[in-house]
Amino acid sequence: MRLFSSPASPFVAKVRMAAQHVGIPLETVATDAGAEPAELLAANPLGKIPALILDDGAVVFDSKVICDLLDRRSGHKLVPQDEAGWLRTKRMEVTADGVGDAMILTLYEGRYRPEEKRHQPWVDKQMRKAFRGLDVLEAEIDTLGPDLTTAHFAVAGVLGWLDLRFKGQWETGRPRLVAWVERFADAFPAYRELKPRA
Ligand SMILES: N[C@@H](CCC(=O)N[C@@H](CS)C(=O)NCC(=O)O)C(=O)O
Repeated sequence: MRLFSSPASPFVAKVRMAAQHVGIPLETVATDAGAEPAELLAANPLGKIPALILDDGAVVFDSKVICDLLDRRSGHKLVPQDEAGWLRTKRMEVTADGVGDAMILTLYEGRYRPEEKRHQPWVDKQMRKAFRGLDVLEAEIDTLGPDLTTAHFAVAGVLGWLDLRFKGQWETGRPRLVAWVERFADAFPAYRELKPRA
């Protein structure tokens, strides 16, 4: 299966870690989503990565849906099936993804808008969303158990990306998240290779 990828993307990192954890090989296709390459747009009309081309040519996109497919194909090794575990996992996964979504928009404001058209209150609003999400992750992170789930990979992906893009701007007041990601790298050594990087 082929995964449209970029090494810096937190969502790609999440998918690659989940696939590696359950032993499903993915071939990465280096993709600059910002350049809107035709092959990506043909696969994902939203023009976003990650997008996965299955062996029969079908396409799956959005990291949550790709991870759900990996979960199905692995006999549910990535998402607990009891309702309480499912809810906890999905809530943390979607919170981590939402932190990434909000903070990426603030980067795009700087990347794609001319300086005179940037709107700081809107950037501040996205940052407030992201920081509220991080505060929830800080409060709940220690409820994640040792069995690795999509929530672990989503949190590790976004924290690795924050380390890359927002270093020094999110750690204060969030010691559990800082400690958790260090422990995660020991529990899942492939993190060092698969985490977001420039
Ligand atoms: N909710 C999506 C977010 C994916 C996303 O925002 N990917 C970024 C790269 S990290 C992207 O493709 N951006 C290009 C764009 O928004 O046009 C997911 O979980 O896969």
